[in-house]
Amino acid sequence: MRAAFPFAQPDSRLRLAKEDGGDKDGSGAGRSDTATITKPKTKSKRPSLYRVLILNDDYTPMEFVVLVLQDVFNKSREDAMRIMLHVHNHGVGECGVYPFEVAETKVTRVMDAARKNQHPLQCVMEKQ
Ligand code: TYC
Repeated sequence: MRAAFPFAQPDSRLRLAKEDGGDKDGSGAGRSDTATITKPKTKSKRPSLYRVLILNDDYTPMEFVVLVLQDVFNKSREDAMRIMLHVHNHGVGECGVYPFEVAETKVTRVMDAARKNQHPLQCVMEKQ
């Protein structure tokens, strides 16, 4: 069974650094009872980020793209319009940058909405 205090376990990710405290008077009440929690053994990593992009096509209505950008990517009407026009004119544009699972969910939401409305709109993600 696992103890309630994982810090005290030998396999803990945290080391306990016992102080080499003296027991000069032999009472056993020296500093050796204290412990210091030092840094974790494993280095914490920042999550990698992914750019979510939408692609231009000839058929998806501009208004649909604007609504998707507002709804899925929380863009203002003005930003959504700007991004949509950029994609319309340049072929591809960035909707946002997110950790993997957030990016994946947004791509799925866009693709599901496009399919449901029978538009060929494409949305992809790429590692930044
Ligand atoms: N090119 C489309 C049209 O003229 C509009 C459009 C913009 C479609 C952006 C997709 O990602 C897109 N109706």
